[in-house]
Amino acid sequence: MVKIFSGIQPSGTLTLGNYLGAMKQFVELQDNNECYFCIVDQHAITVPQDPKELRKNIRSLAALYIAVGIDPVKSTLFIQSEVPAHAQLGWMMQCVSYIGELERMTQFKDKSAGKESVSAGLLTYPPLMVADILLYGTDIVPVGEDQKQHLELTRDLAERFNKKYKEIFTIPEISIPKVGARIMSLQEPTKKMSKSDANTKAFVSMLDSEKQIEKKIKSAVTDSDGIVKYDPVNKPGVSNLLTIYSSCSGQSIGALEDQYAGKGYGEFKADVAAAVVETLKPIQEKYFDLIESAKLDDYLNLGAEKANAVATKMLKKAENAMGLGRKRR
Ligand code: ATP
Ligand code: LTN
Repeated sequence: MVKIFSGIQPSGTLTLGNYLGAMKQFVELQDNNECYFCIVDQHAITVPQDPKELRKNIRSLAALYIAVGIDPVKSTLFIQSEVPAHAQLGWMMQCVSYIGELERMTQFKDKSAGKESVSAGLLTYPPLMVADILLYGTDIVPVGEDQKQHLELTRDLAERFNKKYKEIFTIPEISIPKVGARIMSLQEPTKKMSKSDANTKAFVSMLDSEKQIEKKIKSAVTDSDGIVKYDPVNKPGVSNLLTIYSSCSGQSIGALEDQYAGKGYGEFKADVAAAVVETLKPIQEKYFDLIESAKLDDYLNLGAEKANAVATKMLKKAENAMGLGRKRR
């Protein structure tokens, strides 16, 4: 069976960008594949986190995974820090990577820009992500477009390790959705929508109320020419709303352009908001049922058990290949 792995950071409430770029694909892939979905809390601490908030966000992300349609019995849903092999192989992968290639990562450059102090973990974030993926013999990694560079590094490090030590790692492929791979900020549509944006008007959170969604979409930055047309270079705001609308409704961007020809942004924005509300409503209902339930812990315990069993085996293979410790079978 084809193996799928992806991770999301519990660094805040998930946005519509996380859903359309990543989670929606997870659900589609779940039926015919062996899937691993991870709450990457060790990645989240590469930037400062409040411990109480982090715990809350971990639980919230677990409930959201299930609310969007991940079946925690069929797929393996787990928390990264509950599977020690991630940090262990992550360290080994740090020793296989070069500082220069890590410094070239755009996510590192973006997140460290203008900061007075930057954790060493922010630089060594990618080798941990590499470990996440390689531990499960992953064939395909469904992610948003911003993760492309990290996936290229994953392939490079896997090949480097295989060549230098032993052919043990599968070289994974990236999977990016055709529409929705890069949802942009509603306030600065040339920047990606991010859950850690200080301006909450820039993103729709997956748990926003109908009113909040309407308000945010209504105040989304567009332009003054009044034409609903997909042109990301000259009309990034309108193009972003078209992408969101298309991805939520399943209608093509071309069909939407035709539908709104000669109509103003007012009607268009109201309809985009309605499509977003309709997409998120059933997810929110399930979420609120789950978040207080003890079942959530049972699912996460099961996930940790399943993930540990698989990951430990691969870790041992990697340690044997590198010559760490004593030989084990
Ligand atoms: P942060 O803002 O805290 O850095 P993030 O939302 O960028 O977080 P993750 O939560 O780890 O990062 O992302 C989870 C998944 O969502 C990844 O596959 C990522 O590519 C995808 N993703 C994140 N933002 C967007 C976006 N604006 N459009 C499409 N996909 C996105
Ligand atoms: N780097 C990703 C989150 C992430 C991930 C992974 C994604 C960590 N480990 C493994 C896919 C596979 C991000 O910042 N969005």
